[in-house]
Amino acid sequence: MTNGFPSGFTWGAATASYQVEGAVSADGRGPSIWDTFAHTPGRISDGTNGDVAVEHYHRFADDIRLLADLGLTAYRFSIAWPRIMPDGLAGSANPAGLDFYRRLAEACLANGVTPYATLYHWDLPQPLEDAGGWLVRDTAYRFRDYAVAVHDGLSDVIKHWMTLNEPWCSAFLGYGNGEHAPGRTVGVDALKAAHHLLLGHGLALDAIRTEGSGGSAYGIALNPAPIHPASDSPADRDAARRIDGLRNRLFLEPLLSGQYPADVLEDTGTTEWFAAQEADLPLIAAPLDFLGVNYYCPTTVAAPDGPISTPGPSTQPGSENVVAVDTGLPTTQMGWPIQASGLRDILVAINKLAPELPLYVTENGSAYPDVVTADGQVEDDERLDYLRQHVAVCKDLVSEGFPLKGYFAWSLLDNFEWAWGYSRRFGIVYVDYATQQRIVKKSGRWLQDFLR
Ligand code: IFM
Repeated sequence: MTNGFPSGFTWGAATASYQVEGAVSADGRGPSIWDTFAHTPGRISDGTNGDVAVEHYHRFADDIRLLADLGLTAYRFSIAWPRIMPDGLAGSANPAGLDFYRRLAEACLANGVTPYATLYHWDLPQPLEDAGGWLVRDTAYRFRDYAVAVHDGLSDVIKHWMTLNEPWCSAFLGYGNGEHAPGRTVGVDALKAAHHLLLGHGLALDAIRTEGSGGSAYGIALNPAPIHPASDSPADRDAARRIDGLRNRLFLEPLLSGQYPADVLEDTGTTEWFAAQEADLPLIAAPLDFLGVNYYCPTTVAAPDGPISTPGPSTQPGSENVVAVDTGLPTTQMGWPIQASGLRDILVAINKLAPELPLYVTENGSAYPDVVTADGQVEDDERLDYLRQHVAVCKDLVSEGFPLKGYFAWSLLDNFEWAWGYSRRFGIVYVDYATQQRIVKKSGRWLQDFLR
């Protein structure tokens, strides 16, 4: 036991390809939807993009040494599909792309760090979006082919795999309210995209697991959140049911129970469409070795009296009248309320659905406007506090015998925070974007001391 955690507990930090790598034209990488989106005026609040990011493509060896110096023994990164299949099509696996991730995984292993790879953290090859993106079934099959190419190329050095990261974001921010690439805005399309993402997950898992991969573990990372009604009124309780349905049950139930929540399909008028996809469910519900949970905050919702607002671009198709309510909790720079007990709530809720399933916190972290002091330090006490509170929740759960197997801080490094550009820092390591200098923040030092 170390600090109340069993010695086998995994401690890591996470990043994602487009957020950190830069080098967008290196070694045959093709364009992704995020290149297109970020270069479209008005899409990113500070007008930036991931062209350079934090140069992780060239600096990964130093970054992994830094991660190991912090006492972390796992690195969760994502593989950029457009580096492996620049045009998104099978038969075109790019050896230089595979070679980059081989070098990265080998650098992890050389530093005593276990690589945890996510196959899709939102950077769809642009040619696949041009062919319909996640709104067409074919993309799920292309994802399977890509997953097989990566797994064939790297399964000797990578033993922990996640298919998708936060399919809710890909579907509802990418196709629902357009805040993320590809920036499409037809509410119910988000549900269709969600299904094709889950189908891609199922196809990929089926293909890579049957390829002789003894000793490897396969999962998916979701971003479920506790959804609370603002009051006990029937309207608010119904609002919470609806949002919980879109955010949580639409993903957890097909994956863990092999069915879609009927009420969500009814609310969104998609019952008939989903009935036609029913044959995909056994594939989607194939057993997982673990589930990754990315947790940041809970949400409290209400359904105010009065007319339903006109449905526009929305992350909550069929429930556009539902509003998020400020409950007075302190918030991070993202405006996200801080409530560490929400991490317990969501993990316990998932555990009820799948009592035997090992769980990992695959992301957890907070954004604050860090500053470098005159003596070159970053005193991020608020982030440290956030980290300490959430780690304490994990400790309690583990001490109760809960099947929580690891914790990954989001993020190892400050990076490109999607539609917020570089204006939101989540790292436990500060990055000076002008010089690319890395400075371990006080929160990172705290983690290092804690793990020592
Ligand atoms: O930066 C993102 C990450 O890519 C996915 N999960 C949430 C993080 C913070 O918004």
